[in-house]
Amino acid sequence: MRSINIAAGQLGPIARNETRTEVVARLSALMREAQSAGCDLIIYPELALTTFFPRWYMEDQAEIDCFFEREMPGPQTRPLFDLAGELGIGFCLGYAELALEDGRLHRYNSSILVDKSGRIVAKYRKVHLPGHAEHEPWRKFQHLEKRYFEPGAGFGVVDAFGGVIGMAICNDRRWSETYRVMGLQGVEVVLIGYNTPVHNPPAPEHDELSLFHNQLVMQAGAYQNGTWVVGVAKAGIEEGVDQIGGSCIIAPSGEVAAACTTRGDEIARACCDLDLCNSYKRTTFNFDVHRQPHAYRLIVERKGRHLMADGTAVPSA
Ligand code: ING
Repeated sequence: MRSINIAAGQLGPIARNETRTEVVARLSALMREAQSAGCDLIIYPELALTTFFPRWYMEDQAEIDCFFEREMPGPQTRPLFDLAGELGIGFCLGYAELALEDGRLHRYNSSILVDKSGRIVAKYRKVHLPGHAEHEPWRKFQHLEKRYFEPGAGFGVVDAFGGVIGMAICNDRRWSETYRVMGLQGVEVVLIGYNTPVHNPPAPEHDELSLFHNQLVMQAGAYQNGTWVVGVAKAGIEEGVDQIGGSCIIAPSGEVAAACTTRGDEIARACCDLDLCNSYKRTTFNFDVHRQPHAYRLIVERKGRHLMADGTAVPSA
């Protein structure tokens, strides 16, 4: 049986003034706990090295860049890589990436997958940046990911830990395309970290459903693509903002195999049988046999006009 023993490494709040060294000590404690529980891989939340800073409007780029990593590993994060190599456990880490590319600085909401030898085997940059780009004082707190980050280019998968692994970050998990694009690449485990406030200012009527929606989207993504999904929260009341917990490991059946029960630093673990993916990929969700891509660009006729399925005019052939 091909399997990966996975730990969801949930974090409680990270204070604004908490140092990288202090956070790395918390991540290391979870890594040790996961390794002693026999895990091969631990998944940490989105932006796991700092508080969720997009909740504040900032204009001074130097102040903003204090929350970013210029190198990975850097001096303060290398101890985590060294510990991973020492313990023989891999990890997935979300962080704010400051990258110099073709002579220009770029800023991404990123995550990396590190193997048991401490080597980075994949990097992903968040595609779906929620929130807004300008200061919106009407909100109890801001959500300025569109201001502080550029969107990533897409969703890839990598052969690692004996399976096909993909990554996504937070808001990505709400979009069915995230899972399907990786599903079409044969993904068997999707790793997702998140920081999700209970309160969503544009739609407060959804607040009471925040945990339900969190689990719903990951269960659907898992089942509809025959893949394991690991969702890991930065949870609790962080700098005054109440963030959901709900970290869980979901099987290709859509069932919750393991879940955290607190809103602090906690691991939940499961033995993820990768061959269980085939029970769905080779039957109900056999894309080659049952999917109908030709129909997905369906052109509908409405009021005597030919329109694309999304209601826009048909591009002239
Ligand atoms: N956070 C939230 C998320 O997608 C959000 C933002 C919450 C959007 C609720 C819509 C509804 O889980 C991040 N960091 O994407």
